[in-house]
Amino acid sequence: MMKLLSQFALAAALGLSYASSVLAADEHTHMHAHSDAAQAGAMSEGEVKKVDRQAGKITIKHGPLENLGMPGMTMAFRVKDAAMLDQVKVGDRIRFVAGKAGAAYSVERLEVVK
Ligand SMILES: [Cu+2]
Repeated sequence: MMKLLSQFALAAALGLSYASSVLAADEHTHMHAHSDAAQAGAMSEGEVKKVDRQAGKITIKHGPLENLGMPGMTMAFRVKDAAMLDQVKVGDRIRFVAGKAGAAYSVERLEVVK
């Protein structure tokens, strides 16, 4: 039943996207909102426990990392860009995107929660 409904929704969405320029503009808004949502879904929350500039690592007490299937824990990550380590200090609450390159976990993006 769900599959049938989603197919119907998809068909309706495809039909609408060709309907008119007004609706096309509406679709653009929808796509923008969708990409924001996807981005938010990939962001994880954590607290900075240690910043190791020499090793290019940051230790984060993080919540569940849904994109990596990892439960909450405290662990060290490499950072994609060493400059990211200058944006944070121990005790900061952050939102970040965790990634995995081979066996190493890395922080791809981060922002301090104000
Ligand atoms: Cu972890």
